[in-house]
This record gives sequence, C-alpha cells and structure tokens, in this order.
Amino acid sequence: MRILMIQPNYHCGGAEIAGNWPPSWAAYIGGTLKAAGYTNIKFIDAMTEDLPDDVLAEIIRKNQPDVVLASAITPMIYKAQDTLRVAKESNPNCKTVLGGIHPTFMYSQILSEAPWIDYIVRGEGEEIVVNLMNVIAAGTDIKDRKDVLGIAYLEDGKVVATPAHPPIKDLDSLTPDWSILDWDKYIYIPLNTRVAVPNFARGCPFTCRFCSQWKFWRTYRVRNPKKFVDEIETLVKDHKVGFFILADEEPTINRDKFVAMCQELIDRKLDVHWGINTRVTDILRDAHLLPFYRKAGLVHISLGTEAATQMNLDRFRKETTMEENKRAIDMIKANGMVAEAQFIMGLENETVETIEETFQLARYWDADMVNWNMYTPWPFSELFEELGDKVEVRDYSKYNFVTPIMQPDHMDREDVLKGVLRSYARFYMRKSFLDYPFIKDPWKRKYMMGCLKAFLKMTASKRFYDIGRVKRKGLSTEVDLGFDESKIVSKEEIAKLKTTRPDLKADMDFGTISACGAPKQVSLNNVSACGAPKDLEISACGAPRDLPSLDSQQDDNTATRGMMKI
Ligand code: B12
Ligand code: SF4
Repeated sequence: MRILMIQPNYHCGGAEIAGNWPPSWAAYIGGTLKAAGYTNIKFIDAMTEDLPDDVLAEIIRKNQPDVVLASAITPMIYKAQDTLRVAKESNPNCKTVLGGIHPTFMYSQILSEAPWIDYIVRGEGEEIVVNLMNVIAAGTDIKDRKDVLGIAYLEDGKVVATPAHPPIKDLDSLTPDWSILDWDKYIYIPLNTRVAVPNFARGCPFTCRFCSQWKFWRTYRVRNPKKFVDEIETLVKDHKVGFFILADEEPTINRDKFVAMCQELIDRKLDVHWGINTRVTDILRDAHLLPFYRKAGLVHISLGTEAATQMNLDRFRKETTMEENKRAIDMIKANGMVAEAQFIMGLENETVETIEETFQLARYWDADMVNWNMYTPWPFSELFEELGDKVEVRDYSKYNFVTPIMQPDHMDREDVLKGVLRSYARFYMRKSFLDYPFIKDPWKRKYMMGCLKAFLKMTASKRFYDIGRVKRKGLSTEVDLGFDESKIVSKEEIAKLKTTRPDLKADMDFGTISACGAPKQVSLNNVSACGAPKDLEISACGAPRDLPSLDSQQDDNTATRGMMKI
C-alpha cells in the first residue's frame, strides 16, 4: 500500500519565528505504520516547503497514493480540509485520513464541511492508525470500520463516531521513525543548528480552563528515560540534531524520571542543547536541581505564567500565584538558563490599562523573553463554554494566538493588537540595547543574540505576529484582521445554531461520555459506587484519575501534582 503523509501549508507569525520546525506527528505515525509492515510511506512537509495546492496535486497525481494522511491543529483546519480535497480530486480512489487535536473534538463539523474526508482519527494516533490501515489494506473498511475504536466517518450522510480508543498504556512501545523527515530543512535560527521535537511525556495532570491539551492526551504518561535518551542519541548522531524542545505539556512533574533523563544525557556526553515548556510550580519545587538541569543541556524554559493578575490566574484555574511566577523566572535566570514568560491577552475584560499593566509586570519580572499570546477560545475548552455567545468569531483559521478573537467590553480588537505589538516593540527594544549584548555568560549572550536575529528577520519580512495586516495611513494605523465575515455570528445566531446545527459543537466528552450520556469506554463492572465511570480521567474533585495506586507506585511515580517521591 502506498501511504502519503502531508503537513498542510498553514502559516501565521508566531512560534515559527525561530525557524522551521519538524512536524513530529509524521515521525510518530509514520514510524508506527512502518513497524506494522506498511513500509511504502512518503512524507511531504507542505508547510515548511510552502507548497501551493497545484504543486501538491501534481505530486499526488504522479504518486497515486492509496491513502493520504494529514494533520490539523485548530488554525490549520481549513487548510487541512483543502489538502485532503486536493488529494481526493487528484486521486479519487485514495482514502483520506485526518488526525490531530482539532479533528479529535470537532469531527462532526469537519465531516459535514468536508465530506471528502473518509476517516478522522480521534486522539493519540499511533494505535488507531494501524487498526484503521489494517481494514483499509484488507479492503474491508466499509464493513469493519464500526469496530475500529477512535475514528469518525460519514455513513449515509450521518456522522458516526466509534467509542474512544484508550490512551496508549506504554509510551515505550512507540517507534518513531525520524528518518522520514528531511533534516536539512529544520534549522533553529538562534543556534543555526538542526532542531527536533521529541516526546518524553504526554498529558498534563492539571486542568487549566483555557487549555485543551490535558483533555486531548487524557492521562499523564512518561517514557523510560534510558529509552528516551536512546532516541535523542539517534537524533544527534544520525540526524545531526543540535537542539531539541520537548513536545511535552509538563515534562518535569515526574521529577524522578526527569532527573534520570538528565543524568542519562550527562552520562552519554551528547553535545545537544534543549528547551522545555513547563509549570512554574515545578521550577519552584525543583529549584535546587536547576544547576543539574543546566549541566544536562537544558538552556531554555518557557513558563505558562499566563496572567498579570491573580484574578485571571484563578479564573484560568492555573493553580499558581503571581509571586511564584516572579520567583521561578529569577531562579531560571540565576542558573544560566533562558526564562521565557507567556501571557494571555485579549480576554473580554482587557483594557488599555491592563495591557500597560501586563507590560509593566513583564518588565518588572525581567524574563529574558516574553510572549503576549492572544486568548484563543478553543471550542473544546471549558472557558469557551463559559464565554458562550461572547465568542462571535468562528473563523478558526485565525485561532492562532496572534489574532484577537474576543471583542473586549471596553476596547476594539484592533486596539488590543496594536497595544500588544507596542508591548513587544518596547520590551525587545530595551532588551536589544540594554540587556542581551551585556549578558556575561558568553553562551547565553550568543543564544539571546540569535533569538534577536530570528525576531528581527521575521519582523523585517512582516511575518512576525502577521504584522503585514497593520498598515500606516498618514498619521493613523489601520488594521485588517482578515476574518471571514461568513464565520462571524451574532449572539442571536449562536443561540439559533445550538438547535439548528448541533454538529458545530465540539465533542467535549471525548473519551469519557458517549453521545447518549453513557460512558464511552466502560463496561458495567467498571463503574464506581457513585455511578461515575471509573476510567474518567478527572474525578469529581478535579484530581486526575490516573494517579498511581499505592502498589503501582513502587517503581513508577507518575504524576501526582507535585507530590513526588524523591
Ligand atoms: C512543536 C509545536 C509547534 C511547532 C510546529 C511544529 C510543526 N511543524 O508541526 C511550531 C513552533 C512551529 C508551532 C507553531 C504553532 N503552534 Co504549536 N505546538 C507545538 C507543540 C509544543 C508540540 C507539538 C508536537 O509535536 N507534539 C507531539 C506530537 C506527537 O503530537 P501531535 O502533533 O498532537 O500528534 C499526535 C496526535 O495529535 C495524533 N495526530 C496528529 N496528527 C495526526 C495525523 C494523522 C493522520 C493521525 C492518524 C494522527 C495524528 O497522533 C500523534 C501521535 O499521537 C504543541 C504543544 C504540545 N504539547 O503538543 C503546540 C501546539 C500544537 N501549537 C499550537 C499553536 C496554536 C501553534 C501556533 C498557531 C502558535 C503561533 N501563532 O505560533 C503555530 C501554528 C504554526 C502552524 N503553521 O501551524 C497549539 C494548538 C492548539 C489547538 N487547539 O489547535 C498547541 C497544542 C499549543 C497549545 N498551547 O495549545 N508549534
Ligand atoms: S498546566 Fe499547561 S498543559 Fe497543563 S492544563 Fe495548564 S496550560 Fe494546559
């Protein structure tokens, strides 16, 4: 069987600023398929190569794949739909498959908008895609698909979703094939070296209300540190990777395993630097270990500091305090690493004053880098539900952290964008002239100057934060946010859509409760005394269900919200 995987060609200025990043799903999904015997696999990174649809169509016509796979995060969804339409038109006999976070929750809307998509894979893809491929290869998919867990498809014009596939139990069973990627293309500009995005852990035991990552992976799992570092060794030695960031939501919560992973990196003397995203609370808990992390090559830590007021932190259910944020930044910097702070901007209570307050706070915290991300209401997050009819913009292509989606009560979206861009300009202007060139540690200085170079390059080409949409007209500045007007809905329309188009709604209960209200993946003897299914990830009290039982804790201290055995 000929299998073609495609990363859709979507761009928006933001995280791409630091270079071209490899789409890891292709290595994880492609590697699993190869291990299952599907060896005729090709991957096209239409995003990195900026491939237009007609070129893609030509490639598909020439290669005549039997199956075309694509991935989608929320802002990429329309481009992913287009990509699979191009595939179907170019080779009507091929089966088209879409996976990733957005389709996992929004399969109903997607299938009604893009009926040329044959299958949607919901959730973690490795095990599901093999099961699906087996029935496609056998030519029995139409008959057998109802038995493949974790997929959705159209049958007689109706959306069918099979019960969710359980999360992968043993992440060490993963067999990513990194050779599927063309490594020359993936360069991290700050260090001018190849970059990779491997997965050490999946999931997050916290439940922030604006986030959906914890819902997507469902349980927190972490890999065997030795086996993970084997993979890093392959990336460094075979593919000449010099920098990696962990794809993980929270790699540090299981301190024992994170420490073991660092020790393994030190012992093997791999000349590689790396970065992580993690929680402020873990940094504070592990402050004494920061020099050791630095020794293991960890140089860049991005923190979900999120808000400039405690009120918003609490609203997000972030379970951190303002004071903790500042302390974590100080500690990271004191240990020679780069501290990056992330803020969420543009909620309905944003004002000119709060934008300024956030800027002043960023200056006071004095993180090495700051990102002001626009609040993006993933339609499968809790905060989206709370905001309800206040989310009028349903043009998902703009759900990209750089476009104000919410209309604040006391200012225009355009002014939020201008205010945030002003914060960027002021913050980095100061850093460029008064901070980065004077950093004493030569390695960190070089790194920060490299980041600045990447930032300036993207700004000059007007790609950073998509600033091409901000235009000077005489003394004033005009902004065109470029929303698709047909995807802006009034409060009245939102109310009406709830009854007329229930398919637009996310499957908020993915992996837990089925459409009829019965738990999706429980048998009757798997129901707890209170009637709730035992395998829901989150218990009524908000604690993750996947905390290890006492007996399983002996050799595996999986996430316990900071209460680690050490
Ligand atoms: C690395 C990364 C990037 C890289 C992109 C690398 C690339 N070329 O894809 C960079 C830095 C460029 C980037 C940019 C952006 N990113 Co980003 N990124 C990540 C990050 C940290 C890791 C992604 C990853 O590799 N995961 C590991 C792989 C294995 O997981 P996965 O992709 O989900 O794939 C699994 C399943 O989803 C499924 N699957 C996925 N695709 C497919 C396809 C098929 C056919 C099948 C069967 C299965 C399947 O199976 C896979 C294995 O289980 C995540 C956060 C996170 N922790 O996941 C954010 C994340 C994906 N990014 C996000 C966003 C919003 C963006 C930006 C819009 C931000 C910005 N303005 O810069 C841009 C968009 C760029 C673009 N053009 O699309 C959001 C998406 C949220 C959402 N609901 O859509 C995330 C989740 C961060 C967050 N906090 O919410 N990002
Ligand atoms: S800690 Fe991070 S990954 Fe976890 S739920 Fe909160 S925002 Fe999401």
